Amino acid sequence: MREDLEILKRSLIRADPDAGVAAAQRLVDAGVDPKAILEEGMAVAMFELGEMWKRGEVFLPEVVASAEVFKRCNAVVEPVLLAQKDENTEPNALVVLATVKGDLHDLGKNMVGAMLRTSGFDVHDMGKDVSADKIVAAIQEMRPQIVGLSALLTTTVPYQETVIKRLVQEGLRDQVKVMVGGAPVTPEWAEKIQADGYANNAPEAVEVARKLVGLAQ
Ligand code: B12
Repeated sequence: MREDLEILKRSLIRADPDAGVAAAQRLVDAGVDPKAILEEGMAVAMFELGEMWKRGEVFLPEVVASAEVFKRCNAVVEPVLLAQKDENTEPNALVVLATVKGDLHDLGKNMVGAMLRTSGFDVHDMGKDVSADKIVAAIQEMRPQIVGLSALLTTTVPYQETVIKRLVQEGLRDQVKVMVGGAPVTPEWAEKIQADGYANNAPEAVEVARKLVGLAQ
């Protein structure tokens, strides 16, 4: 299993779709927990790729290609994750998810969405590059219990605060819990902007969401 996880990581970093998909399939067939494949394999590989990018060892086109391989591998792993849906702990709550305006990173947000669904949450995913106006309109229309805001760029993280301020202006702030995340987001930032929750990864996001709707972990 360890070997296939390493092959999967390497394939993501090298943007090799065939080797990546094959390794993901072998891991799934061997019964490895899809959450572990995603968090310990695929997410870690993308973080390592980001570090290589920072050091100038890979360039934008290679990262674009790796993101495509990530999506193809995810298409193998996510259905197995969703099939594990836990019907017994149904929180009966809706989460609206969005990557904030100006930001096109959505792989992590999608993982959060999949793990929330597996844990019985209903999820309305608004996609990426989503404005505060659209988020406000979605909250007014759908009345979710939680809104989750993802941001991956230091230039878009402040937009999480913009959204929270808009919710206050629109009189919606006490009707919805706000959860924030994304690689550059910190617990200190979440506290500063008075978000209700922060999580560093998708399984943690599920724990935080359960707490926010009043369920024990
Ligand atoms: C893949 C990638 C891309 C892909 C994105 C493809 C896609 N569909 O998402 C592409 C190639 C398009 C891209 C573009 C750019 N990118 Co980019 N990208 C990355 C990279 C390598 C990986 C991100 C990723 O997918 N990680 C894997 C996922 C699983 O992890 P994650 O997103 O962190 O999500 C986890 C947690 O954060 C958390 N989480 C995420 N969202 C949420 C939400 C909630 C509510 C909660 C609770 C939790 C949570 O749970 C997730 C699962 O564990 C990062 C490196 C890094 N360290 O993050 C750079 C990185 C984010 N990118 C960077 C940059 C600079 C850019 C560009 C500006 C490059 C350019 N010159 O064009 C553009 C910006 C485009 C835009 N407007 O958004 C920089 C940002 C630096 C900075 N200071 O802000 C980084 C850090 C790379 C680097 N080391 O320099 N990028």
